Amino acid sequence: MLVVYSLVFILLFLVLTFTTGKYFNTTGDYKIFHKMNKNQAQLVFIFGVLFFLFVIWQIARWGKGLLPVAASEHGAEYDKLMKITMIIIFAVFVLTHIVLFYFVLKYYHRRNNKAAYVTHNTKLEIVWTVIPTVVLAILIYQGLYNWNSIMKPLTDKDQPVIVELYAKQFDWTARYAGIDKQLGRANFQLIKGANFLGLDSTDVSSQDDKIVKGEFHIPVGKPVQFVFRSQDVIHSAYMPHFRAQMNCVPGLKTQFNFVPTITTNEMRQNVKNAAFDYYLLCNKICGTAHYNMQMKIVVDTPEEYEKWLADQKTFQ
Ligand SMILES: [Cu+2]
Repeated sequence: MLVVYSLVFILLFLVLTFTTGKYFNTTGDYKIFHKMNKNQAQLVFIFGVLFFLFVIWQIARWGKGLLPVAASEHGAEYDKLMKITMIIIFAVFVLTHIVLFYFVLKYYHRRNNKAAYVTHNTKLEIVWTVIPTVVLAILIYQGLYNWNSIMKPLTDKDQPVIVELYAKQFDWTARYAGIDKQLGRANFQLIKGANFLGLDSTDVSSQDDKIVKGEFHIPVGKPVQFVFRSQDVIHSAYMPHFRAQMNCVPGLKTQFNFVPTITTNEMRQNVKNAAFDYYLLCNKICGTAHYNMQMKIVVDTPEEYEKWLADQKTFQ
């Protein structure tokens, strides 16, 4: 690939040297100058057409690589806003680029043609200020509305499943609150041997906490309250299928909650892939093995979830 790039680079360099030389030799000879201008304008226009074909090809080629339908309640809202934003961006992109390439062809320099000398146009200024302002205001309003509804804290009435996700270089550990629905205290100074989460054994509520590695399960249709901690550097808990991401910061607890809506089995049928799995990934470049910092997430029916949880060992 490097060889191909190098050859293309050398070729373009030679073309550039050759054409600039020709240009410098012919200043003064209007006919050749005019022909070059016209050629360049036509080439830019052809490039524009090819560019659009390339964009269409890319959408067709890579479009299927996008995430499947959101597997959380708030994910649907999130995707809707994303869709509206992308439609607006794409429409503006197509319009401005058609104009860009077409105008180069239409208005390339001709003898005796004079460019209009416009110093100021109030109407134009207003149009290109007001339209983006209104569009952005609508998007930002909708974005803030979504943000507030997504980040709304859960209350005890919601009876959330409480899961702590503990990040360290380079893996994840999940901790469930246990029967008392309370995560026990933890302190990094208590990290020793098997107690790699630094749980405080004198705190009663830590006794029944369940520590899980490899994969963790959550029940469909129930709110899940995630609490994030980190042992060493800043990590980021990224659960793309649920449209969720939150930084894990050493010395600080962060939170996020969502309601999963599609079980792993249902999603496997949705995407027609029996090997499909949800994943928790680290989305902050945190060191050499960052790329492999992941944990499988299994969305169960509430019955399956209870059964799985009962099989997990408590901290004690
Ligand atoms: Cu990380």
